[in-house]
Amino acid sequence: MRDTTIDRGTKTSLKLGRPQLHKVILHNDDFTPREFVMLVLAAVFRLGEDDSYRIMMTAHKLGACVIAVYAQDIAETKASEAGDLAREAGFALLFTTEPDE
Ligand code: NFA
Repeated sequence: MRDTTIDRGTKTSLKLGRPQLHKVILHNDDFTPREFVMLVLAAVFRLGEDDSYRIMMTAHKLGACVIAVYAQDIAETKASEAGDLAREAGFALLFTTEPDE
Protein backbone atom coordinates (compact mmCIF):
# COMPACT_ATOMS: atom_id res chain seq x y z
CA MET A 1 0.00 0.00 0.00
CA ARG A 2 2.81 2.37 -0.93
CA ASP A 3 0.53 4.94 -2.55
CA THR A 4 -2.00 5.23 0.23
CA THR A 5 -2.30 8.77 1.54
CA ILE A 6 -4.03 9.76 4.73
CA ASP A 7 -5.88 13.08 4.88
CA ARG A 8 -4.98 14.74 8.14
CA GLY A 9 -6.55 18.10 7.26
CA THR A 10 -10.26 17.30 7.37
CA LYS A 11 -10.57 17.55 11.15
CA THR A 12 -9.77 21.26 11.04
CA SER A 13 -13.03 22.12 9.36
CA LEU A 14 -15.02 20.03 11.86
CA LYS A 15 -13.25 21.26 14.96
CA LEU A 16 -15.55 23.11 17.34
CA GLY A 17 -14.44 26.23 19.10
CA ARG A 18 -13.85 26.38 22.86
CA PRO A 19 -17.20 26.01 24.63
CA GLN A 20 -18.57 29.38 25.76
CA LEU A 21 -18.36 29.82 29.51
CA HIS A 22 -21.24 31.27 31.50
CA LYS A 23 -21.26 33.13 34.81
CA VAL A 24 -23.74 32.25 37.56
CA ILE A 25 -24.87 35.40 39.36
CA LEU A 26 -26.40 35.71 42.83
CA HIS A 27 -28.87 38.60 43.22
CA ASN A 28 -29.65 40.35 46.46
CA ASP A 29 -33.14 40.57 47.92
CA ASP A 30 -34.46 41.98 51.19
CA PHE A 31 -35.95 38.79 52.59
CA THR A 32 -33.75 35.71 52.20
CA PRO A 33 -31.74 35.14 55.40
CA ARG A 34 -27.96 35.47 55.04
CA GLU A 35 -27.44 32.01 56.53
CA PHE A 36 -29.76 30.43 53.99
CA VAL A 37 -27.92 32.09 51.08
CA MET A 38 -24.64 30.70 52.43
CA LEU A 39 -26.19 27.24 52.80
CA VAL A 40 -27.25 27.21 49.13
CA LEU A 41 -23.84 28.49 47.98
CA ALA A 42 -22.12 25.70 49.93
CA ALA A 43 -24.50 22.95 48.78
CA VAL A 44 -24.78 23.78 45.08
CA PHE A 45 -21.51 25.56 44.31
CA ARG A 46 -19.31 23.64 46.77
CA LEU A 47 -18.06 26.85 48.36
CA GLY A 48 -16.46 26.86 51.80
CA GLU A 49 -17.72 29.08 54.59
CA ASP A 50 -15.37 31.98 53.85
CA ASP A 51 -16.16 32.10 50.11
CA SER A 52 -19.90 31.68 50.78
CA TYR A 53 -19.81 34.58 53.24
CA ARG A 54 -17.77 36.81 50.92
CA ILE A 55 -20.05 36.19 47.91
CA MET A 56 -23.25 36.54 49.96
CA MET A 57 -22.03 39.84 51.47
CA THR A 58 -20.89 41.20 48.10
CA ALA A 59 -24.36 40.56 46.63
CA HIS A 60 -25.93 42.01 49.79
CA LYS A 61 -23.92 45.25 49.49
CA LEU A 62 -23.66 45.69 45.71
CA GLY A 63 -26.90 44.04 44.51
CA ALA A 64 -25.33 41.05 42.74
CA CYS A 65 -22.17 38.94 42.68
CA VAL A 66 -20.64 36.41 40.27
CA ILE A 67 -20.47 33.06 42.06
CA ALA A 68 -18.47 31.08 39.49
CA VAL A 69 -18.01 30.39 35.78
CA TYR A 70 -18.89 27.07 34.11
CA ALA A 71 -19.72 25.55 30.73
CA GLN A 72 -23.21 26.77 29.78
CA ASP A 73 -25.14 23.58 30.66
CA ILE A 74 -23.45 23.26 34.07
CA ALA A 75 -24.06 26.95 34.83
CA GLU A 76 -27.76 26.66 33.94
CA THR A 77 -28.21 23.43 35.92
CA LYS A 78 -26.58 24.90 39.04
CA ALA A 79 -28.59 28.14 38.77
CA SER A 80 -31.87 26.23 38.58
CA GLU A 81 -30.88 23.79 41.37
CA ALA A 82 -30.06 26.75 43.61
CA GLY A 83 -33.29 28.52 42.65
CA ASP A 84 -35.28 25.33 43.32
CA LEU A 85 -33.78 24.97 46.82
CA ALA A 86 -34.71 28.57 47.59
CA ARG A 87 -38.26 28.24 46.26
CA GLU A 88 -38.81 24.98 48.19
CA ALA A 89 -37.80 26.87 51.35
CA GLY A 90 -40.17 29.72 50.49
CA PHE A 91 -37.58 32.30 49.41
CA ALA A 92 -37.48 34.30 46.17
CA LEU A 93 -33.68 34.12 45.99
CA LEU A 94 -32.61 34.71 42.38
CA PHE A 95 -29.77 33.09 40.40
CA THR A 96 -29.17 33.99 36.76
CA THR A 97 -26.62 33.01 34.11
CA GLU A 98 -24.99 35.03 31.37
CA PRO A 99 -22.16 34.51 28.88
CA ASP A 100 -18.71 35.24 30.32
CA GLU A 101 -17.40 38.15 28.17
N1 NFA B 1 -30.12 40.93 51.82
C1 NFA B 1 -30.41 39.70 52.56
C2 NFA B 1 -30.63 40.03 54.04
O1 NFA B 1 -30.26 41.09 54.50
C3 NFA B 1 -29.26 38.68 52.43
C4 NFA B 1 -28.99 38.30 51.01
C5 NFA B 1 -27.68 38.35 50.53
C6 NFA B 1 -30.02 37.87 50.18
C7 NFA B 1 -27.41 37.99 49.21
C8 NFA B 1 -29.75 37.51 48.85
C9 NFA B 1 -28.45 37.55 48.38
N2 NFA B 1 -31.22 39.09 54.79
